[in-house]
Order: sequence, then C-alpha cells, then structure tokens
Amino acid sequence: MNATMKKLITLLTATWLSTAAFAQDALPKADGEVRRVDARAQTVTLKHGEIKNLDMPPMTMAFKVQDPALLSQVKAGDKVRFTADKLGGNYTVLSLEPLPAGAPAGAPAPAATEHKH
Ligand SMILES: [Cu+2]
Repeated sequence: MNATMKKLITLLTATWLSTAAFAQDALPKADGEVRRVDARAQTVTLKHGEIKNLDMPPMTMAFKVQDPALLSQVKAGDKVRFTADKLGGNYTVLSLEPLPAGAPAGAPAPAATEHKH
C-alpha cells in the first residue's frame, strides 16, 4: 500500500468518525416521565412525548439504556429529557437528564418565565 492510499484511508476514517459523532449529537431531545427503573434488566420505562428521529408518537414503553449509569440518575416519577435511537433492534436511551420538578413534560419551558433585568 502506498503512502497516498494510506493518507486517503486515514482521512476517510476520520470523516466517518466525526460524522457518526455528529449524528448522535444531533438527535432531537424528547421529554418523558420515568415510570419504572429496572437496574437488573437495564431498562427504563418512560411515558414519553414524540420522538422525532424514531418517528414515534407519545406513549409509555421500556427502553434499554446505552450506559447503565444513566439508571442511577433517575427514579420513578422524575421528569426527564432524553435522546433515544434504535440500536441492534432495541429502542435505546442514549442520554438522559432529569428536569427540575414541576417542569411540564412534552412542552418546552415557556419563554414567559425568562426575566432579564
Ligand atoms: Cu415509544
């Protein structure tokens, strides 16, 4: 293999990696409410709003989690914002962040609560 080919392959690999990272970053966030956390099965059951990238309407369902550590961050009843994708045939939560209590699920924070003085 000559040096030009090696360079080209390195370049293509780098491009592919950055595209994959970008795709994950670009997943739209969905709102949900935790119904159940199952540490043994490594699933979280979410009553979720629309998940645009999965073309999924609002429903309650169990998701696998990509990182089991996510499960320790939430408990039943928590409002969360999350991203999910279909990995290996399983709907899988990729990121999960609890929302402050009282935040309405399924709706963005109203702009009216923003104060600038
Ligand atoms: Cu669903």
